[in-house]
Amino acid sequence: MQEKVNTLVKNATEKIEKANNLNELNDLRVKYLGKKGEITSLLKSLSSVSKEERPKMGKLLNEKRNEIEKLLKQKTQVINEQKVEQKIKEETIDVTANRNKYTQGHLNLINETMRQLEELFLNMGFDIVSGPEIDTVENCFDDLNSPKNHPSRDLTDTFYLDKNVVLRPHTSSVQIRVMKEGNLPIRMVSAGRTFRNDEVDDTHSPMFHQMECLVVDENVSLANLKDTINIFIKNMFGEEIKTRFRPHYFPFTEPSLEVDVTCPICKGKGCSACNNTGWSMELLGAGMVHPNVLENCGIDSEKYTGFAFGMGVDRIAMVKYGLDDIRLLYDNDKRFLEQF
Ligand code: FA5
Repeated sequence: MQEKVNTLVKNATEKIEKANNLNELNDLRVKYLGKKGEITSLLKSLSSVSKEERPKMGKLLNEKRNEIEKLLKQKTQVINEQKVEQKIKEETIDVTANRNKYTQGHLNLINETMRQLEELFLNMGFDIVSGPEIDTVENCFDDLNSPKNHPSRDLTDTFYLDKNVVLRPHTSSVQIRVMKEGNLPIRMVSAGRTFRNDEVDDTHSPMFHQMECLVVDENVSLANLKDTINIFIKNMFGEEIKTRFRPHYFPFTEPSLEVDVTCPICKGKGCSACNNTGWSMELLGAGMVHPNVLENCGIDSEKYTGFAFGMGVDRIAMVKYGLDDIRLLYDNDKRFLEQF
C-alpha cells in the first residue's frame, strides 16, 4: 500500500504543478481529496490492512492528504497572482498612445463672443442680468412704448404662444423687468436668445442672440451712450476700427440711433463684402430711454434719464471673426468650427 501511496502522491504533485488554471486545480482536488477521491478511497480501505500496519498507514495517508492539500493551496495562490499580473498588463493605459485621437472642443463662436462681451461690461462696472426667453406682450411691447399698430407686434414678425405671451423678439424686455424692480441707479447688460419670424439669409436668422445694455441715473447723456459704445467697439475689434452712428427710430428711445463699424475685411476702403460702402452691416440699435418707458416702470423721468442699446451678438461675432454668412454659426460644420 505504501508504494501505491507514493505513486499517487508523485502523480498528484506533477499534475498540480502542471495545472494552468483554477478549474484544473479544482478537478484535481476532487480527483484526490474529494468524497470519492483516491486518497479518500485509500483511507476507506484501511480496514483491509492488518491491525499492526493500520495506524502507521493511517498516519501516512493523513500526512499525504495534508501534503496534497498544501500543494493545491500553493498552486491556487500562484495562479491567482498570475491572473492579477495578467489583468494589470492588459488594463495598463499607455498615456502616450493615440494622443491625437481626441481633440479638445471649444465654445461655439456665439457663446464665446457673448462671454467676451459680458466680461468687458463687467470690467466697466455693469451688472450681468438674465431674463426669460418667453415673456409677456406687456414687457416686450406695451411698456416699451410700442404703439398698438407697430409692425413688429404683427404675427408675421413675432412668435406668439398666446395673445399675451411671446418668444421675446428682443432683449429689451429685460430693461422693463429691471426698471420695474426700482433699484436705481441701473447699469446692466443682459444677453441671450431672441426670436423673430425673419427669413434666413446671410445676416438674418429666426433665432439669434442679442445683448441689451441699460443705464439709468441722474444726468445720463447721449455723450455717455456714444462713449460707452465706442469703448466696447474698440475693445472688441481693435483701436483702428471706426464707429458710425446713424439716426433711426425706435418707440422706446428718443433720440434713436443705429450703429455700424468700418468693414472688418477692407478696413473701410470698400470691397465686395461691404458692397464698396466701407461699412459693416448694422450691428446695434441704441438711444436715450424714452420718458414714457421710464414712467411706465415707475421711474421719475424729470429726475432720471437713461441710455440703452441692443446689439446682435451673432453679427458682432461675424465682424470679429470675418464671417460673411450668419448660417456658418449654426451649421455646426466641424471643418468651419475647427478653424477657431
Ligand atoms: C432692437 O431689437 C432693439 N430692441 C435694440 C435697441 C435696444 C434699440 C435698446 C434701442 C435701445 P433691432 O431690431 O434693430 O433693434 O435689432 C438689434 C440688432 O439685432 C440688429 O442691429 C442686428 O444686429 C440684430 N438682429 C436683428 N434681427 C436679426 C436677425 N433676424 N438675425 C440676426 N441678427 C438680428
